Amino acid sequence: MVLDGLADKASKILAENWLGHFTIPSPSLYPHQWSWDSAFTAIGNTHYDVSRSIVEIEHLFDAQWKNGMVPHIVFNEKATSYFPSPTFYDSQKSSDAPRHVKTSGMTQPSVHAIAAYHIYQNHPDQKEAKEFLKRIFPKLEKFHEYLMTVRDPERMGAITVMHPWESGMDNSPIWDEALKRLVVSDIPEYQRKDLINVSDPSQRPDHATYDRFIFLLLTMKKHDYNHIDMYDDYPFKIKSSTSTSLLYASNNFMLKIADIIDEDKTRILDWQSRIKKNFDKTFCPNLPKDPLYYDYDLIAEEHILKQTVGSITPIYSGIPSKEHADRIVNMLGDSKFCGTSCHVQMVPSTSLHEKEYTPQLYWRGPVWINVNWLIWRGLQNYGYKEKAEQIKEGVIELVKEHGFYEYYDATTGEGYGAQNFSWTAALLIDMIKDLGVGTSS
Ligand code: 9WN
Repeated sequence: MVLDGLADKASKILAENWLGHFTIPSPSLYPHQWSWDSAFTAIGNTHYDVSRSIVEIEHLFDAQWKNGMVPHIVFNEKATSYFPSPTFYDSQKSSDAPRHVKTSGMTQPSVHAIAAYHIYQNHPDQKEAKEFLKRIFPKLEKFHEYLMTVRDPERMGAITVMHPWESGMDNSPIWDEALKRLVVSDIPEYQRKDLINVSDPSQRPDHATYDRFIFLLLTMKKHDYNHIDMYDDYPFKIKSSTSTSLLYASNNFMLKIADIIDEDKTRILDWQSRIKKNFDKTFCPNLPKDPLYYDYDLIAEEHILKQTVGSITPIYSGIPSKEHADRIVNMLGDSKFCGTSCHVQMVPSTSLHEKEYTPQLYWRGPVWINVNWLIWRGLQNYGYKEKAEQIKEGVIELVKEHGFYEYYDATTGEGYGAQNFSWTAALLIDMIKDLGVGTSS
């Protein structure tokens, strides 16, 4: 069958990007292990080589910090084609950083419990799968505890991202105002490598934005990556609806895992009630008029009213009521979310009606496969079969017609950014196989 052939092609890309202990997101642009990429890739690999998924997740958690943080990059010492380098980060200034491996000094969304559960479900040997769950459960719990404490000292049940890179949606217009407000100083000269490793550099973040990314990194470094000590005076603190709802979804998978391996659920249940109780209050300021979710800027003390894919992703978590989900799904029919006006009916990274919308620019318009995979599963969970199917068909069409790209122009389908991109391949496989593992509630 054509689709099986496409899935096989995807699995070859995953095999090519596999370095023995982890999968690089792409050969050209991203030569290290990235945190949320690894989880998405592990999900796809469960259909072809589940042992690789286990090694991938365990390699990432082997670099977990003593305080529980899972770093967003685990460096491949042999690779020199990415900036910022391990030396630039110098994250071992923190006594929490591991000594046997170099990592970045920040984190990314917690989607690894989702991958762990997929590994269990798709594993042919349940005994081996349970052994893996027993090894990984305490590490996952420690990571989630880190997020619920260090990244939520206000106890709002909402995760603070302290750098756009921590959101995984780095160049989204969500961050624009908060980045503009930064008083940037003392940045040494640095050489970006992303611009030479991508076919069209104009699709990457501009220099002013990159300076701000580097300034925030250096601010963390100045404080030895001690996010507790720096928190009060830190200049960029955003409560993220996507990171928070993904933690909630992951916690739901943790509850399922706890049942399988007979672990205590008390703490997880407590986190869940804190997140759920506050979620709409924190992220949905214009209910009942507007059902979309918006991040909250702790420093400006206001919501960031940009309509992006982050306004929709919480549908994966199961937090919205059915009535609330109905209203979100109705909005997906609108042209601003590619309801009718685009090449494929998938959710673009930024609404077509926002002034920042740019069809080719990194997180500012193009369609990304990972967030659409989350929305696809979320739609399935609520029973919106037809809309879910449109997204799946969109992903298949994009890959079939244009290749395995990092992101795609929503209006033409053209692929941009890195080629042979791992999570595009992995999540396409999962959508084609569609074993229905993604139900988080
Ligand atoms: C910075 C690896 C990562 C993804 C992110 C994506 C991009 C890095 C970059 O690539 O971010 O972490 O250099 O642009 O935005 O989601 O994890 O694929």
